[in-house]
This record gives sequence, structure tokens and C-alpha cells, in this order.
Amino acid sequence: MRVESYSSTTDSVKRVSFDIVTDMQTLTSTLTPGADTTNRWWRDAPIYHIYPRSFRDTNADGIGDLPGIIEMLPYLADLGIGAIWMGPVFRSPQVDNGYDISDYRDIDPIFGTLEDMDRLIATAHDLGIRVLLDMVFNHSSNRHRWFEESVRDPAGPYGDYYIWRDAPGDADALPNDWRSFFTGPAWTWSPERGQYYLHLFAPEQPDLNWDNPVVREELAEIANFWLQRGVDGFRMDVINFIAKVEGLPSVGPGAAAQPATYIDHGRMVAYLQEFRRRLHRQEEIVLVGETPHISYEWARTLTAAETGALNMVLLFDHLEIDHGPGGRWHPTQWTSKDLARVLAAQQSALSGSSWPSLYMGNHDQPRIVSRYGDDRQFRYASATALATLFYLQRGTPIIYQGDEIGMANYPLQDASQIVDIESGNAYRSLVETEGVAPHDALRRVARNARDNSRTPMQWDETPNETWWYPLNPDHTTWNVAAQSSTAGGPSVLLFYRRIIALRAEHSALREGAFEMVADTSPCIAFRRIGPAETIIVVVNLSPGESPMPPEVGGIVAGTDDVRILLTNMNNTLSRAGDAIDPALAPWEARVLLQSRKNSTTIR
Ligand code: ISL
Ligand code: CA
Repeated sequence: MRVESYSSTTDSVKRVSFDIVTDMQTLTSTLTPGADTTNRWWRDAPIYHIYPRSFRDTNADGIGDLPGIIEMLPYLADLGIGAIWMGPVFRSPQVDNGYDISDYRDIDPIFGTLEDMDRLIATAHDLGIRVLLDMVFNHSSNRHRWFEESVRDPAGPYGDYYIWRDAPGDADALPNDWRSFFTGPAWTWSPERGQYYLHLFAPEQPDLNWDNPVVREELAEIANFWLQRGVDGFRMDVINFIAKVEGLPSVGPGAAAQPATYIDHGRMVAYLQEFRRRLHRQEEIVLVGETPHISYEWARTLTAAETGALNMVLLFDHLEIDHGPGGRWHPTQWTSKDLARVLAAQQSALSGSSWPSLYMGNHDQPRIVSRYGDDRQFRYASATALATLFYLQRGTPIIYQGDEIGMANYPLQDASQIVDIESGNAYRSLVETEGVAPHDALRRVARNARDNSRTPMQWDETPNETWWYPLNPDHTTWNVAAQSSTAGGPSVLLFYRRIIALRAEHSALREGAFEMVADTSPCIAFRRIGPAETIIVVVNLSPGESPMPPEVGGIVAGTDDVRILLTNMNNTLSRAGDAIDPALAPWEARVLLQSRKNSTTIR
């Protein structure tokens, strides 16, 4: 498929064109033999997502650092983790906690040095843990030398690195009506250059011009710089936004909520294929794209092995079922049926040669146990039920730091405790523009604020006043040390270890097909069908006892070789033939194993 486009400066329009490779023959001839077929470690390796600033601080400056990550690698190895993804640790003014990079080839001194990174990679590899970096390539910092040069010298080598537009005739008008995801217009005026530049996020995060071939080459070289240092792949920030529709047309109100209307997905895929083909070691690395608001069709195209672009994407619709029609800051009720519907749709969209990522939260989302679980009455049970539901589907689990010990939302009491740029802007906009009463605005933002998941990792009960953001007061009871045994009660951490081990022990959980069995309220059930065995997962997402859904009850009643592999209620295993309680306890998650003899009869 031939794609044509124009690079973005108004004074020197350059035509660029390239192909999206859709034909398998052509593609495999451009990739190293074996690419995407033989070395798929990333399908089996659970990924642990580290938010470096809040993980482990070794020099008491209140900010987590690379030596802290190195120190805790054995903890992750014990958990059964196969790879870590670290949030951005590159040089940055930290306007958006590192998602505004001013030097892609150096480590920010708040996190450590390049030598620390080399040591981190080597130590991780010794422990069998691969290392993914978070690459922010849709935009850079406005303090990056490229942007400073672009402002200073429009005709110079960096003049076309960003997306510049003249002011329209009307003095107050903007080049178009696009909105920043962080509220406000997506355009900021540069008095020095006398033009507007585009930023889909903060004004300090100008969008890079991917239509400029030099920019694309530059970004691939940066990736290669890190691949040569030994990293095993990248998480690529908002990577579906890199190609904007030609001519940057206005799209009408609601554009910020509907970025699909101004994204040229065909060009996006072509750019990412080109990017991948430029990378060293491309057959052994993993590329995970963060892709908010993407359609299932494009997610499938991006991840299909035949496309040769990304290996996985991070979808968001399962984390939007509690957003009202007004979006994230207008929360609404959800049911387990809504969740089941989305999970089934994602699984079916990414079946075949695509591969899903399985995640319940990250540094942009509230904590899962507070959100879809019950962090008061059923914290252990709901945290483990959700882990069972998410991580035993087909795909690669991506565990966000702290979820493995059931960390909960921060009890925000006051607007002054909102530190995050997106949440702070949202609060101000609710109060100042939408006229929402401050206490109501705080309630809404508190529920979904990104600050919730950015509080420091709770290693033990020790108070620590130095952290950049206060520890959640509940760290006195919910911490790694306390959960390293069951002395204090059931442990989320030990259950996570079991779940991860279970994936390693049963190929049906890694490679088996996925099939939704019951998408009822309050129970969700699915099965994973492998060549030797079928595994049925049934989860009660409610605080009340519930019978197993009839579909599962039927399977259990009709055979005598189903047994319980794991439940979060007690850690004992049953034997084939043992009676299985037809009722699920509140927030019970059960994993049932059916051996091959009968697995065909239940299909
Ligand atoms: O949910 C969101 C939209 O309202 C956002 O938090 C969304 O996930 C996000 O804006 C895209 O995330 C990534 O890019 C941002 C950065 O602030 C996030 O931390 C990062 O994960 C801009 O680089
Ligand atoms: Ca530190």
C-alpha cells in the first residue's frame, strides 16, 4: 500500500512517500530470518512496570533511583518476573515526570548515571530479567536542543523537527481546534519564531514531526543507542499519535476526546514498520506501544506478526468502563458484565498472530484494588481475584509496581495534594470552567487522579518523610515485608507468586486459546484451551457469596476429572474427583483444571 504525505513546514512543503508492507513475502525478506517467530520470549515473560521516581530511593533525596532498582532486582526475580519496563529515566526538566525528555541519550542525574544503567542492565540479565525502556517519541521537551534550535532558526537543520504553523489571519484564531490531553488548546505561540507549535500534551511537550524523514532516522538511532547498550526493547509512549492527518484540519468540538479523527493510521503503521526495520537486534527485542483511543482494527494491524511493527499494544478500554460520557473526570457506575464484554472483545481482536498485553493499571490510572476491587472490606480477596482474572488470559501480564501487595489509592483530602499535571489541570478546569463545586471536583479527581498510583512503593512499615510524594498512610500494614509470609494473614504478594508460577507450569495458560464462558454479573468465567489440558478461570467480582455461573457448574457436574488448581480463599489444591463447592465466596477466584480426556466434550 503506497502512502503519500507532506512534511509539515508551511514555507517548504516536502513530499514524502513510502509503503506500508502488508505482504508477508516482502516483509520476511526485510527482517532477519526468524523475526517474530522463533524468539518470542516476551510472550512468556511477565513484565513488571517500575515507576522509577517512586520505587526505591538509595541516597535519601526523596526520589527513587537506578541503584534502588538494582537493589530490588532479586525481589523481582523471586516474584517470577521476566522483564522490567522502567518509566522514562532520561534527562528531563520533569514537567511531566520524565515524559518530557531533553536528552534521549543520557540519564537524568536525579535517577543516576549511564554507568548505573549499564550496571542495571547487566545485573538484570544475570538474574534472567530483560530490560525495557520507556521511549517518548511523539514529543520531546521544549528544552531539548532540537526544539531550542527549531525556535531560533526556522531555516536551519532543526527548523522542521516540530509541527509549526502560521497564525491564521484573525489575531485570536489558532491553526486548528485540537485540544491538549492536559486541557486547553493544543497550540502555543512562540514569539521568537513567530509561529504556533503543536503539542497534544503540555506546552512543554512539543510534538515531533514524524513526517520529516530526518526525525524518523534520528529516533531510530536513539533506539539503537540503547539497544547497543543491551536493552531488550521499548515501551513506546502514545505511539499511535505520531502521524497526524494531512493538512491538520479542525475536527469539531470533542476533538481531544476523539484523537482518531485526526490521526492518519496508515501512515502511523508505515512509520513504525520503517522504525522497526532500522533497529539492531530486531528479531530479539520487544516493542510495546502505548495506544490510547486506538480502534481494535488498528491495534490488530499494528501487532500482527505479518505487519512487523509492534509486538504488543496497551489498550485502554478496559480501564474506561467507569468513565461517564463526560470522560475520565465524570466517573460512572460499571458492572462486571461491562468488564467481561471489553475483555472478550480485546481477546478476540488480538487473537491469531497478534498478542495481547494484560494489565490493570499504571502510573496514569488509579489503583485497581480501589477502582474495580474493594480496598476496605475485601482488599486481599479482591486484589487477588482481579490478578487471577487479568493475568490468566492469553497475553503477557504487565504488573504495575505495588499492585502485587494490594496498594490502594492515596487518600487525597485537599486539592493542594494533587501534584500531577493532568490531574491538577483537570481539577482547575472543573472548578474554573465547568463551575463544579470544589468539594465535588476534588471527589471526582481524587477518584481517578494519576497521583493515586504514583505514591512510593511500600517496602516496609518504616515512616519516611523524605519522599517526593507522601507514602500512603496504610504502608504500616500493606507492605512487602509484612506480606513476605502469611504470619499477618493472607498475602497478596504470595498469591501473585503462585499466579506467575502457574503460568510457567501450564502451557495452556501461556499458549492456549481464550474463550469467554460466562460474562454474567457478578461472575466472569473463561477458559484456556491447550493441547493437553483445559483451564477454567472463574471469578466472583462481588462482596456476596455467589453460585458458580451455570456454564461452569455444568462443566463441573458433568465430569469427575475437574479439580481446583488454585483458589484465593485457601491455597490448598484438590484432587480430581474431590467435591467442588458450587458456591463461590465473596471475591473468590478459582482456577479449575480439566485434563484432556474430557476437554473435547466441553467445547
Ligand atoms: O488517561 C489519560 C488520558 O486522559 C492519560 O493519562 C493518558 O494515559 C496519557 O495521557 C498518555 O500517557 C502517556 O503519555 C503522557 C504521559 O503524561 C503519561 O504519563 C504517559 O503514560 C504524555 O507523555
Ligand atoms: Ca534518590
